[in-house]
Amino acid sequence: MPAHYGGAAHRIFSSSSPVATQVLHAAGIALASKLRGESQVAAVMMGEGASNQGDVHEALNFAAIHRLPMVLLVENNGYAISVPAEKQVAVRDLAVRAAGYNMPGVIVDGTDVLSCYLAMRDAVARALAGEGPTFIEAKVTRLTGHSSDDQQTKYRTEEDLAAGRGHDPLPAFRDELRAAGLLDAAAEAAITAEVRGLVEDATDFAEAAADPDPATLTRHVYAEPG
Ligand SMILES: Cc1ncc(C[n+]2csc(CCOP(=O)(O)OP(=O)(O)O)c2C)c(N)n1
Ligand SMILES: [Mg+2]
Repeated sequence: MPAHYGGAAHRIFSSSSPVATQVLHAAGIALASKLRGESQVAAVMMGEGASNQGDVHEALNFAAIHRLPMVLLVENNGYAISVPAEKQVAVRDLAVRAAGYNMPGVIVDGTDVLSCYLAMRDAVARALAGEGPTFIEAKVTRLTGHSSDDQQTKYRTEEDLAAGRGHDPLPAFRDELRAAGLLDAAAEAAITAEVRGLVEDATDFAEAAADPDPATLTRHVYAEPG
């Protein structure tokens, strides 16, 4: 599936398809890190819809009890596919749930790059200091449908969609950098060209890659036959 990449070199685990299972994985990774005495933090992300899965409660409870070096970032975009937040959760701010685990619940404007950086920086410092996990809720807007199969105009009003437009963090951050005199047109063009090159190279690499051998289909799924 398109978003299910990982990268061992960058210590990025492959995303999980069943939503919220990754929070349990993160708690396990954070526990391993703590037991090994490594100075590492497990950062895990999910949506507000995923937050209602039982896995999240188990992971947060465990991480809080053992003061694990973990940061949970919930991207609250107000929708789980077509289900609006008010039909998923009885609270407006998911961060209030952190109190039930005796951990900080931080709300941040997820469309503001520097606010997100500061919230994550503080949470990582806390985790590294042995003070345990942090729950960050980033309020974001969903600019497009859930996927290319999804037509969000079928269940979102024009008013709702219009309110979200103009909250794309990338152009906003670009404008912030320009205003601060940190980005000029030449630097922006160079970054754009570099990123486009990286994406094109990765696309060429993927398209040229051989299909997986069907004989490997069940590898790492079932015990290998003796
Ligand atoms: C356990 C489980 N149930 C249902 C699904 C189907 N599903 C895929 S994405 C999704 C909505 C997720 O919403 P949210 O957590 O708010 O994330 P967003 O897509 O908004 O980032 C659902 C229900 C799934 N992948 N896993
Ligand atoms: Mg969502």
